[in-house]
Amino acid sequence: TVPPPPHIALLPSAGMGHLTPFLRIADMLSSRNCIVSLITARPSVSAAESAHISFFLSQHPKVNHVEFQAIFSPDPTTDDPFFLQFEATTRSVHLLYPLLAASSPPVSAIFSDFVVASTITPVAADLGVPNYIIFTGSCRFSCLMAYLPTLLSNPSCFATDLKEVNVPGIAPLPIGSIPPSYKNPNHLFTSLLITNSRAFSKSKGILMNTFEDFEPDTLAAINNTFEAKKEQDEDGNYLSWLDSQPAQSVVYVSFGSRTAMSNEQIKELANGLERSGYRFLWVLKTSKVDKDDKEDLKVPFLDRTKGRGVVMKGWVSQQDILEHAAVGGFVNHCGWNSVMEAARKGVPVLAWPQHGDQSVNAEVVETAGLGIWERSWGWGLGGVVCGEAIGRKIVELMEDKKLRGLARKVGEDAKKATAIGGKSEKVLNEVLEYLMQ
Ligand code: BUP
Repeated sequence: TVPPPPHIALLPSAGMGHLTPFLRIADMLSSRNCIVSLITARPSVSAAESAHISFFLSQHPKVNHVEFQAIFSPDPTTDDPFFLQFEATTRSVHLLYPLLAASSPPVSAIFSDFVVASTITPVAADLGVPNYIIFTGSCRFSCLMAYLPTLLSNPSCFATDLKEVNVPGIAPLPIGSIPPSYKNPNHLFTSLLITNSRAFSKSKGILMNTFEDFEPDTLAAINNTFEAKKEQDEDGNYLSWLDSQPAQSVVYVSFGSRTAMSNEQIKELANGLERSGYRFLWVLKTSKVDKDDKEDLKVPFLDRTKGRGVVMKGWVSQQDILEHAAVGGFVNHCGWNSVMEAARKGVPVLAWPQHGDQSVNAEVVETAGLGIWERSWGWGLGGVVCGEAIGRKIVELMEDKKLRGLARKVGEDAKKATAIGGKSEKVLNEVLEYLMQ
């Protein structure tokens, strides 16, 4: 007799960069006839997240939706909306045990985000099911996360005169790629990372969105170390605008769902786009969370660049944009989802990391040949980068033929990894086979 399909409960955490890969994996599992439960906290942090969850569920009626009430701290120690949500999720995860224990058919495994892995581990243990971590960042960044507690137990690792940090098995990490707050074990976010990094060894496996040709050395190193068995658009007009632009003529500019640039930097970026002379599609965010968006868009250069550029406020379909033949380059913060999406389409990237894992990702982008990175710009949230420098770098992005060829090759390799019979499918099938034993 054929064993019944596994029932997998997916627990993403806050932020579109976390939700998006979970929805993709939910879709993959559901199309392989697995029973899928998508667990989400109520309320969600942004309007974009609520809209994506509702849209996904409407398109996937077989996916169960398990909602639990996030319990916010009465005494918050930060005002960062994402951190508040992580904290609230962590405080509420125990509510999941009765919900999941009552599931029929019973849950066979939990796939949880790294940021909530430590709190879900005991729930999975009580249910008697394995927990797999879905790491939504680069493989290189996962190595830093796994090693962070060890690094922090030896503060001289971060001595100011050191230029790089050694994480066993992977190429040294430049000290500048490590967010300054990670060097302080008492920082709220750092302590959350340390707690979760301990969950790596307790999980049954770690699933990552990457491919061998993109991070060859790091994947080889970790596979030797671990036995890791493994839309709605507000306004669709920008797509018709792209339809009328020549091939590879448009620079797409987006810094993800979490970065709001300073007004000063917005002005310089506008100046840089104008100076570059290239057509552009710019997704501009002026507040960290879309629910807080109040300001109207006031960018004076719009009149001067009329017809040559489109500035969008609100959610766009990034995948459709990157897929479009008119797009020739991507100015981006290097959130890992954006990196993987650009890689799959072979679109050259001008990396401009802003915070968190993004400098490590920018290195990966550069090493893999997908893009260029101007390190002297530092973390975007530091000083202001001038329009002249931005303009020059955009011209380089759009005109460097060698870069375009390398990026195209990255796209071909990515397609092989995700094709039927490719590595991604192989890994997922291995996990499903294990769960069906
Ligand atoms: Br903004 C925006 N449309 O307008 P990252 C983002 N996205 O489709 P982040 C849109 O959100 P973290 C928009 O394609 C990607 O899948 C984009 O994830 C999509 O960055 C996702 O690139 C954004 O990882 O998240 O949002 O900064 O900090 O969690 O990595």
